[in-house]
This record gives sequence, structure tokens and C-alpha cells, in this order.
Amino acid sequence: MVCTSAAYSQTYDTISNWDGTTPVWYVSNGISEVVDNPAPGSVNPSAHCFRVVSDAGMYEYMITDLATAVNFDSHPRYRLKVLAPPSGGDITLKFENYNNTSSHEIVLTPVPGEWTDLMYDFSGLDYNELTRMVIFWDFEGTASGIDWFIDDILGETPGPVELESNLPIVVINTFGVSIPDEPKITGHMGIIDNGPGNSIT
Ligand SMILES: [Ca+2]
Ligand SMILES: [Ca+2]
Repeated sequence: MVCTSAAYSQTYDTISNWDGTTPVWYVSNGISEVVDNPAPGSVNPSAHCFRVVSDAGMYEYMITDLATAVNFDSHPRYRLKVLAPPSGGDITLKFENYNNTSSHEIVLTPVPGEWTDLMYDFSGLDYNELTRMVIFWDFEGTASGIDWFIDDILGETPGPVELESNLPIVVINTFGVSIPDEPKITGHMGIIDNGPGNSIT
């Protein structure tokens, strides 16, 4: 039998959870507060979260400045939990540089009316100057006065790659450089000595 698998044992750093880890957030329309979790359950059992409110404009947002620029090669994935209103809407995660001349955003649609754990995957994007995290709730919506709740904003911390195979394992290390079709880059290729049984017979 031939089987090869690679698993990334990912953990996540908490950026903001309103239960002990809460950076300063600037909220564009000035309406926000830390509140008791209005719907604790399996997705979000925590005690507190952040309440924000929609207004008639297209873009209501909250911003925090990160300690260092994001690196989507080593840390491509971010997560946040949102309790969208029953009327629904989109929630967008955007990273931008200090004056918003460079940015990238991903729009996701949570399940209305219940806590949803969303994953934003920025894999394959090459930026080195994005130091601001921006979250838009009710993205491009114009109904005002509707509550949204946000919690558990996490950034992925990649763990070591775990490999299991009964074939020889070949590892290519570009030392953090992404591999384009062209031009060619320099990398290191190694074959793991994984003991007897790791050859095709
Ligand atoms: Ca919380
Ligand atoms: Ca709006």
C-alpha cells in the first residue's frame, strides 16, 4: 500500500478575544462596546465579545495596528468569530499599509443569527508592508442600527510539518521564498532517511 500524508499542526495566536486579550480598536462610526456574549454555545462559549452596529454608510470598520507587518508566506491564515444578525450580511478582513496605498481583503458570508468561526486564507499573497488589520461588518450593507458581535480574532502560528509515508520523503526548502513558474529560484532538496520500507518494491 502506498500512502503519503502531510499534516500541519497549526495553532493560533489570539489577537483579540475581549476576555483578557484586547488591543486598542478604532471603530469608524464610534458605536462599540464590550458586552456579555449574547449567545454562548459550542462555537463561542466565552464570556465577552465586541458589539458593533451598522449604519447607513457602505463601510463601517474597526482597525488595529499590528506590532509587525503580516507575512502571508509564514502566516497565511486568520480566523474570527462573528454573530451576524438574522438579516445577514458579509464580513470582510482586510490588511493594509499605514496609508492604505497597498492592501488585500477577503469577503466572507457568515451564517446569519448564530456564531460562525470564519477562516480567511491569504495563502500565496506576497506583501511585506501591511501593518493594519481592518474588519468591516455588514460589508457594503446600508441598513442602519443593526447589532453585530465579533470575537476571537486569531492569527495562525504554523507548527512543524508532520510527514508520514512509506515512500521516500522528498523535502524542498526554499527558505521562505515562494516558487513562481518563472523565473527559477534557488532551493534545497533533501531526501529523508526514514528507515527500512521507504522504497518502492
Ligand atoms: Ca470572547
Ligand atoms: Ca452600513
